[in-house]
Amino acid sequence: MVDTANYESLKGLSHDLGALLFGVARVEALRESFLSLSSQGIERLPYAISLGVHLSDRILEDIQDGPTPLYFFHYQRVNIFLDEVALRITFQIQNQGFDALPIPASQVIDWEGQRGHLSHKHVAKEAGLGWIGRNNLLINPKFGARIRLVTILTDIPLTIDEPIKRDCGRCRNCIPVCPAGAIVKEPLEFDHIGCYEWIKAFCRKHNIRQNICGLCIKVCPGVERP
Ligand code: B12
Ligand code: SF4
Ligand code: SF4
Repeated sequence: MVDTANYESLKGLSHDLGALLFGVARVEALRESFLSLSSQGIERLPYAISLGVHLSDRILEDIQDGPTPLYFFHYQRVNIFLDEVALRITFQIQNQGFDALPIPASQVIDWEGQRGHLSHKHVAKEAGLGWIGRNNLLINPKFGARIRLVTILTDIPLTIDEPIKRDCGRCRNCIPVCPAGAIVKEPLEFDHIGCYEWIKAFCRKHNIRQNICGLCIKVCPGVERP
C-alpha cells in the first residue's frame, strides 16, 4: 500500500472509532524530548500519529469555578477511550505487518517534573492539529481547547501533515478566568507552577482525585464551528 492509502485508511478507522482529529508528524525533531522511551526501539519508529477527540460541550459548559463530578468522570472515561482507540489503530498497523507503540493519554512518568513519555500537544502541533495557545494547551481551529489527545509511534509509511500557521490572534478569553493568574499574553510565559499548585490545592479541598481544572478549556470552544 502506498503512503496515502495507509494514511487514508487509518484516518478513516480513527474517524469511525470517534477520534475526529487525525494528523501525522515525523518524530526526529521531537525524539530528544522523549522521556524513558529509549529501550522501546523508538529510533525505528519515524512517524507519530496524533489523534484527538472533542470533549462534551454540555459537561464543560456546566463548569463554574472548578471541576465538577461530571467533568471528573468524563476526564477519566475519555482517557480510557483514547487509549482504546490508540490500541485499535495499533492492532490495525500490526495486522498490516508494521510496528506501532501507543503512548498513554494521561500517564505521568516523571512526577517531580510533571511529564509523560512525550508531549501529546507538541506532537499534535507538528501533525497540524492546531497551535499552542495562551493557556498552554493545543488549540484546534474547530474545537478550540476542548479536545484530548493521544499519540501512536509507528513505522508504517504515511504521508506527513504540515503544522498550522496560526495563533490566538486577538483573543484573550482565557486570561481573566484562570484562578491562578497563570495565563498571560505570551504563551511562552505561561506559569506552569502557578497552574499546578492551584489545581493541586483545589482538588485536595474538594476531594477530587485527579489534577484537573477545566476553566481554560471551557472558555476556548473554537471558532470554526458548523
Ligand atoms: C503532567 C500533565 C499535567 C500537569 C503538568 C502540566 C505541564 N507539564 O505543564 C498538570 C496537572 C498541571 C496538568 C494540567 C492540565 N492538563 Co495536563 N497533562 C499532563 C501530561 C500527562 C504530561 C505533560 C507533559 O509531559 N508535558 C511535557 C512537557 C515537556 O511539555 P510542556 O508541558 O509544554 O512543557 C513545560 C513543562 O514541562 C514545564 N515545566 C518544567 N518543569 C516543571 C515542573 C512542574 C512541577 C510543572 C507543573 C511544569 C514544569 O516547562 C516546560 C516548558 O515550558 C499530558 C499528557 C501528555 N503525555 O502529553 C497532559 C495534557 C497536557 N493535559 C491536558 C489537559 C487538558 C490539562 C488540564 C486542562 C487539566 C484538565 N484536564 O482539566 C490542565 C491544563 C493546564 C495548562 N493550561 O497547561 C491535555 C491537553 C489537551 C490540549 N488541548 O492541549 C493533555 C495533553 C492530556 C491529553 N491526553 O489530552 N497536566
Ligand atoms: S481562549 Fe483565546 S486566547 Fe485563550 S487559548 Fe483559546 S484562542 Fe487562545
Ligand atoms: S488549568 Fe485552571 S489553573 Fe491551570 S491555566 Fe487553566 S484555568 Fe488556570
